[in-house]
Amino acid sequence: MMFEDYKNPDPVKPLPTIVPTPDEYQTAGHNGFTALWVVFVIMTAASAIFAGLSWKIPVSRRLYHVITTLITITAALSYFAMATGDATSFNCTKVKDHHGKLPSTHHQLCRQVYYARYIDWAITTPLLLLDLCLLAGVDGAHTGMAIVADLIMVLTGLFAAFGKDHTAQKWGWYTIGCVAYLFVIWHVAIHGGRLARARSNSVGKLFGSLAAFTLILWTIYPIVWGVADGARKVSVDTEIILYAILDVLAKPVFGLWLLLAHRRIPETNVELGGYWAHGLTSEGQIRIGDDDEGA
Ligand code: RET
Repeated sequence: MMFEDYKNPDPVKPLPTIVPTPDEYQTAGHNGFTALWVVFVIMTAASAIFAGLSWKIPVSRRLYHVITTLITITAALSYFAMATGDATSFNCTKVKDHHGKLPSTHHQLCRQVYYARYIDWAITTPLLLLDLCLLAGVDGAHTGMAIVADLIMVLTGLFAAFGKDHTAQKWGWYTIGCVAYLFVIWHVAIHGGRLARARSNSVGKLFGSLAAFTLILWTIYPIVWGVADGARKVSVDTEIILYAILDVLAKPVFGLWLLLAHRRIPETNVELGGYWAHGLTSEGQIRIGDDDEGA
């Protein structure tokens, strides 16, 4: 026996150690923040241009301008919030790590969720639908139902974004959102398209192209959601950039197209008189004593 063995007569082999995987955070980086600031500037400039375009239009015919400007103002506010790191939270999920024959460990995978988007969409998507419904001449009942379906779509999307992974919750909410979206398509694109064509050839054509543009763009949103917040397959930066491109097309480009085209087609005018256009003038005022007439 060697001297060393006397010192340690029963050597114990060191136990294999498991180094647990550290928690993972998927957050926005430099490119994401740059994209958010760029879109903030675009939305602000678009709001100024749309407001400027409305100055030459009589107040009674400004409804499209007012709606479209509100859409880009809301988006500018939402992008300002996101670019300054506001209106964001984390959705964490437990990930199992296998170590062969050794016991498994867990780590947290947390993804940044910009809930500002959902607040923005809850305000702007109903307004975008209102623009399209007014153009097609859709009645109040169908417009209202389309807006309710749209709000269900956005809210269920928010619940899905904070839903628990690997449970029925997250993808359940998402599926409900997709069904609600089908109702929106039915009310606006199909029903609206029929009404627009009945109004006139030029209204039918303009509505057809705007609705097709909207339908393609809007359908990409749930796909981006599916690979981003849903399956967490793409980075937060890629998600920000994809939504940024879609948002610029769906709001400022859509808005400019609508406002310029509607000017050339008089039958698309929405003429609003009364309080909207004249305030409480002598026509609109309640005359004291009216109630006493004939008494
Ligand atoms: C969610 C997830 C749930 C299922 C569906 C969705 C659709 C979202 C859409 C958003 C459109 C946003 C627009 C913003 C304008 O700038 C909520 C992602 C169907 C269609 C047009």
